[in-house]
Amino acid sequence: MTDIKAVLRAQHIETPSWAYGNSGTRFKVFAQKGVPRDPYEKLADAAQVHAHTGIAPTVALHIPWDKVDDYADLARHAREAGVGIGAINSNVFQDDDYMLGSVTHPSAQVRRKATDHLLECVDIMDATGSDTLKLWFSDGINYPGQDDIRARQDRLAEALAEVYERLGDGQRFLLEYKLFEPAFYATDVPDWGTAYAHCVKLGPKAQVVVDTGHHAPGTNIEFIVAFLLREGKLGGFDFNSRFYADDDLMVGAADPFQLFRIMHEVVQGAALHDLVGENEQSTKPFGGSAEGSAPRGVAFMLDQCHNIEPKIPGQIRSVMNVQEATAKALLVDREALSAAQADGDVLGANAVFMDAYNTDVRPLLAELREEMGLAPDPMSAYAKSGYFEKIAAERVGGQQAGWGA
Ligand code: LRH
Ligand code: MN
Ligand code: MN
Repeated sequence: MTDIKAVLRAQHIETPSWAYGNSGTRFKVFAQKGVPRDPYEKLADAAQVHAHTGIAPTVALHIPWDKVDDYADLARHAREAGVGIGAINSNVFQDDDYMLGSVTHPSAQVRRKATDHLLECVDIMDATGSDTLKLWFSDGINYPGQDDIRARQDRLAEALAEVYERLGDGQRFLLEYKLFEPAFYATDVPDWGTAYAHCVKLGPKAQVVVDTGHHAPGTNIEFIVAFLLREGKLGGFDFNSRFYADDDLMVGAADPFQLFRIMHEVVQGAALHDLVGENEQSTKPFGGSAEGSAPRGVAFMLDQCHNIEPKIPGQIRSVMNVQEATAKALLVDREALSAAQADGDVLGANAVFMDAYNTDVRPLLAELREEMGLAPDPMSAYAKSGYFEKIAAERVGGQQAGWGA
């Protein structure tokens, strides 16, 4: 019998440094009060999210948005604030040089510059102790005939192989796919299949990351999750929610049922039970194949912007939404579900599934927090803490999250 609370305590949700900065759309970036002026202040804000939820102990960086002179010093500062450095996100999409692509650009010179940036990100992993590099390429073409689709795949494979070779022991990279935007005709890594094929070729240190906002409407994301987990190739999530395209709204806001269905597949794939050494469901060692295992399990990361809502409470709410969906997924009576499935009892199986989804897990989570020495309601605890009033008074001229910076 699974100790649900032990699993919930062990699940860590990583917050992104860029969620704490000002953000908006291409029409307007709204400035909010108290917004961080540098990466050090972003980490201080992320530490607040961890202090009130108890399950957000790491922060993802985005380079060069979080460029500093001394990354070891930044990691030290994070530790002192009570958090660690999580994934290092590369950025090969903001320079003028990348108009026609980065690692898939027709020019070898631009490809060199892009790959060098990715290698620099591995240096930053070494300096901060991060074990995960996240690769997202905005590369693609807008018009049929603009460039050779196959040649671009060759260039991509070449760059990925070079970065893969540079990874140290216990380090990995996660390759992110996205259907479209900013390229509108053909993106070079548009879907999980493309990302998966490149990662399989490279080996166990290359895994796929599923950004929940990066699919066509109606895509069955939980199927992708189930498939990748089965193959040991699910490296993590960039959680957010969407109504239309890559909206980057708070996870669990648009479709909490989808988030539950995704977390159910995570539970079924034993990715959460691995956290507490209870892996009775798994048919393979985690990380998958005979080639060896990945440095660590599935990374639960947020990739969101808070354009109109306050940032720190926005992150707290998002962490709570993932935790609620996880608790519900853990409550699925898996024995009853298997029995109904084996009997071909369609309605019975669906009822077991829906019973868990319809359970109010908020009292359970409040109890868990109290056992962890936290206030039962992180939102009101943060509001009462006085932190917002302090940063609003102290910080003038907060930084933009990155876009258009
Ligand atoms: C691309 C993306 C990717 C980037 C982040 C800022 O849409 O999801 O993960 O690094 O947004
Ligand atoms: Mn993302
Ligand atoms: Mn995105």
